Amino acid sequence: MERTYIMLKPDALKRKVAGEIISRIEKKGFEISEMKMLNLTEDVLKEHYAHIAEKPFFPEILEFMTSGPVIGMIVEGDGVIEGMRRLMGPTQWVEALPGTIRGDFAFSTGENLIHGSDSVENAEEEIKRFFG
Ligand code: IDP
Ligand code: MG
Repeated sequence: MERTYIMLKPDALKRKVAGEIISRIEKKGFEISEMKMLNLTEDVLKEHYAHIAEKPFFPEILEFMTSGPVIGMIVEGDGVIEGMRRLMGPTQWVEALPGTIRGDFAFSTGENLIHGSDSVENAEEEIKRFFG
């Protein structure tokens, strides 16, 4: 069964929409097989976000992602990687259509509520990073 790493970012918890987002994942029919709340360190974020580490906005992302706890999950199902990316909506918040998580709740590209792995390879790496 395909699996992906999903993470509800600190804004999802601060804005009290974590339950709503979890509910959407459940209603879609995907299986949440592991879930935990955790506080991220800058070191783990530099690994997780290595692909954006040189971007000018990266310091803001570090500050944001360490501003409060996150909820990490392993989510399973057929086509779950692509399926979760579609439920989430695209990275740029203005492009995220209503009906998607980012389209319904995000008004910032940096603070966009949810992370989801973008490939099988990255999913396995991220699951290992956050669940060991
Ligand atoms: P993704 O979360 O949709 O996979 P990535 O390109 O992997 O998007 O970027 C990781 C995170 O970096 C995004 O979720 C967002 O928080 C932040 N980010 C990406 N591009 C921008 C930008 O242009 N401005 C501000 N933050 C950005
Ligand atoms: Mg990404």
